Amino acid sequence: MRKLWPFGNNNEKTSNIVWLDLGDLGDLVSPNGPHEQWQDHGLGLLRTILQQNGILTDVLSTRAVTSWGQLRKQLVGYEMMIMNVRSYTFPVACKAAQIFKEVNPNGLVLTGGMHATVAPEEMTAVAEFDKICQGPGENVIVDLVRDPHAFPRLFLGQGARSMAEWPMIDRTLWPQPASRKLRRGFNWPLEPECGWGPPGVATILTSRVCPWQCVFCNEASYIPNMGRRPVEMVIDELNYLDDTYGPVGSVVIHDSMFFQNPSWLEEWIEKYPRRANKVWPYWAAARSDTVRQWPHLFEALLRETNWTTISIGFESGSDRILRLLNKECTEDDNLFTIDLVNRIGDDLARQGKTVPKFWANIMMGIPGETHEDAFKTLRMLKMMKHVLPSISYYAPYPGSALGNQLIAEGKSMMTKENYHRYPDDEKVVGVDYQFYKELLAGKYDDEVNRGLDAYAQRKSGVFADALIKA
Ligand code: B12
Ligand code: SF4
Repeated sequence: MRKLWPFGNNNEKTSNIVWLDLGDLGDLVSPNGPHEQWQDHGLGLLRTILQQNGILTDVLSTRAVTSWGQLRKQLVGYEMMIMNVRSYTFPVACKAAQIFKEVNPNGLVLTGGMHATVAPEEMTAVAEFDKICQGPGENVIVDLVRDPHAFPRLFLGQGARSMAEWPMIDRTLWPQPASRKLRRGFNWPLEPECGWGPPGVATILTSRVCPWQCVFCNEASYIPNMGRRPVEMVIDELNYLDDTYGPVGSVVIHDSMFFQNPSWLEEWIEKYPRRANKVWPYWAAARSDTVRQWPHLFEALLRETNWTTISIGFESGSDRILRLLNKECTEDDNLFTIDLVNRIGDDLARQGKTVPKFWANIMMGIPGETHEDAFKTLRMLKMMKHVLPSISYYAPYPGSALGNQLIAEGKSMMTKENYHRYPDDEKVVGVDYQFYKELLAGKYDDEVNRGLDAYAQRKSGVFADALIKA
């Protein structure tokens, strides 16, 4: 429908409280890639709750400026600054807090977010962080902002029991793209296209918790269990976004694990095609073991709900490494899923319909990985007929079992000044990154092609462009 521009925020000071959105300088001016432009649901949710309780906040963003000097000017005069700190935004948060205190010596800095949960000792070491909330903040944020001095410096937040209790995010509270060029294709307060489906993109969360325990991630250990958002609420929110800011072109379901809770998924299959304004194509995540466990459910989702980009954490094509990662998926589970999606894709292509693609998450440079393990991973990737590969070097994040172990052994190269990484940054001591560079450049094609069928052999073995930040 019609587009009013601009909605909401425009950097005019309207409150004494500012929420600072975090990310690399310039990412909302001239971004490096589409994923840098995605909006923060934590910020959106908590600002919405504050607003509904009569507490207005301004929003500024480190992504919307291109120098610290610009941010410094914008921060002058605020009494309180709030930030959602993740490990990869920790360095930016530290610098911003320092500047905030320089220009507002009596101001207060309130922080929360994933890094506070997994690395409290790094957070408490930053003198500028006055309050640090670990865990979920939805049931504490209002009291905290009203009376911060009633809280100890480091404290445990409180979450909702179910995502049904979360209000719908007021997306006009998200920061705006900050250049004329970026505004053109952004579709704010929807989000820009990233190659997964047509614009405007609506990102949404239906679940927060993943019950598995992969040692490089392990979400269950730090995100408290909470009920999934009811199917009808999800669809109604998408319809509202379409009617109010649309047209919506495609949806990204940001859940860590969408393909869980079969009863929820069955209801989604039944209601999404009937109740949604349009059966928008969407991106969502699954695991290969559960695809093998519930293949009919998976196939119905692909065929009936327009699930066109299937994100799967394949990670490795080698059982040895999958076991080391506690992935609980096997080489056979991965191959089963690849074969199923290849076959469904061929069938849908024959019918002239959209062919679903994998967003295939792959890790390289896992400590202990041999050359043959890595060749097997690339063989697996070449078997996928329709695929957007997303390859990253394994990164030892705090909070994950393997990350904690490597940090304790002094083998992590991810210093706290450099959580923010570039795709080819070296992350673990002792990993032969030169080998992986050559592998992704196609130098070992002969070994990789060994045993593959003619179709897979013909596919390019050069994957250097698919290497992403991790
Ligand atoms: C969606 C998502 C993304 C999206 C969008 C990110 C964005 N702009 O928000 C994309 C795909 C871009 C992304 C990318 C990455 N992500 Co990500 N992502 C997520 C995911 C699945 C959901 C985030 C979310 O919206 N959660 C819901 C909101 C409501 O929760 P929240 O933001 O944490 O906020 C709550 C609390 O933290 C707290 N809170 C937050 N702020 C404050 C402030 C105060 C004052 C208080 C009191 C409370 C409080 O209250 C909120 C409500 O409960 C999470 C996993 C998860 N389930 O949370 C991973 C996660 C955040 N990502 C992670 C990682 C590692 C990455 C990548 C590095 C992955 C990669 N290999 O590329 C990249 C980095 C991107 C970059 N720019 O460099 C890690 C972070 C680990 C860490 N220690 O910080 C997580 C936890 C996944 C994991 N288990 O590994 N990601
Ligand atoms: S990697 Fe995926 S499956 Fe494993 S714990 Fe994390 S979100 Fe869950």
